[in-house]
Amino acid sequence: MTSIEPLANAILAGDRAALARGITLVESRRAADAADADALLQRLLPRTGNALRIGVTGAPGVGKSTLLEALGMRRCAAGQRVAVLAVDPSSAVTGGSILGDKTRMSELSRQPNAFIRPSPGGDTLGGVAARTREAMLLCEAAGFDLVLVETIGTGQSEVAVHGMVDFFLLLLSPAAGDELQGIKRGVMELADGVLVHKADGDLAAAADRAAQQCLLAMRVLHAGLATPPPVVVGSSVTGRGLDELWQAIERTVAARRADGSFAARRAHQADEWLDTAVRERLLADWLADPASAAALAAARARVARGELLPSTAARQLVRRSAAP
Ligand SMILES: Nc1nc2c(ncn2[C@@H]2O[C@H](COP(=O)(O)OP(=O)(O)OP(=O)(O)O)[C@@H](O)[C@H]2O)c(=O)[nH]1
Ligand SMILES: [Mg+2]
Repeated sequence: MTSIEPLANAILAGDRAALARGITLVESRRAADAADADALLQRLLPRTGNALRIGVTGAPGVGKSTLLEALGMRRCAAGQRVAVLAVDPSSAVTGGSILGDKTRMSELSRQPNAFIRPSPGGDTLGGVAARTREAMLLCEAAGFDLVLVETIGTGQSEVAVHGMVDFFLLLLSPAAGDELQGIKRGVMELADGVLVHKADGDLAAAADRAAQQCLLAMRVLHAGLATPPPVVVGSSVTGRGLDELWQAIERTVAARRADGSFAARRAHQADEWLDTAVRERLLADWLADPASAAALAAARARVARGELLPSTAARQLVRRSAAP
């Protein structure tokens, strides 16, 4: 084990190359790196938690990357340091190559105050999300004020990203009138705000109509809230609505800091992360034991032949390994 102290100090000094190396270390799945990664995170922990964490989700092609770049440029111009990360549960299949192209964000990546990191290939969504959380903490230790997370793919990654950010933004296309039916109700419920995007050129009028419908839907879904989540109309091409969007995010966050729900949400997220991490560690350790793996293979064959129910098999397998 090498000393992580020089790396930790370079990250704390805001060195982006060191930050990239640190993220590579925590993403590493080599057993030999695990202790260093833990030591690095533990060392940096006191300096984490100070960024505003924003997640962006939406259908493929709705303009998430373009928005993050436009928003990132604006925040850099306002003097903030901006990091962009991506959660890509499908990257185990694509090897992350598609993501590499799409998240290049060439303009933002040239900013001295910006840091852009696509997500690694991962075997489980929980694993990918855990590494994104850790990457986020490293960015915070490196002094980034704003961490933007792009959700890649649909379904599970939305829940995973919602579970790690302070503000979860849903992007809708101007065709959202039709699209609203297709958007899973669950995603609308998770959203802390909506941007009806690409409201430029011929699409502007449709975007305004979609926003009206969306506002109604959000009022119904969030009937319990004093103020329903903001719905903003905007374009990353013309810049329309982007200041309004930022103000809406800041207003929401300020209100939550004031009423304590900001801190409560982070505490809840840490709690869920712990539960997930314990489950995954138990499973990984169990599967790493050759006797367990052999017993599982045997049970799998019996389940396939219809001799044993999966639930019964699971009870027997776990009891077997728990026996003295
Ligand atoms: N008219 C218009 N086009 C936009 C806007 N924002 C993005 N686009 C275009 O929409 C296309 C998709 O943009 P991306 O930013 O890659 O979309 P994405 O949601 O990140 O896509 P995935 O990562 O594949 O899910 C690109 O051709 C963009 O140029 C906008 O505000 N207005
Ligand atoms: Mg994208």
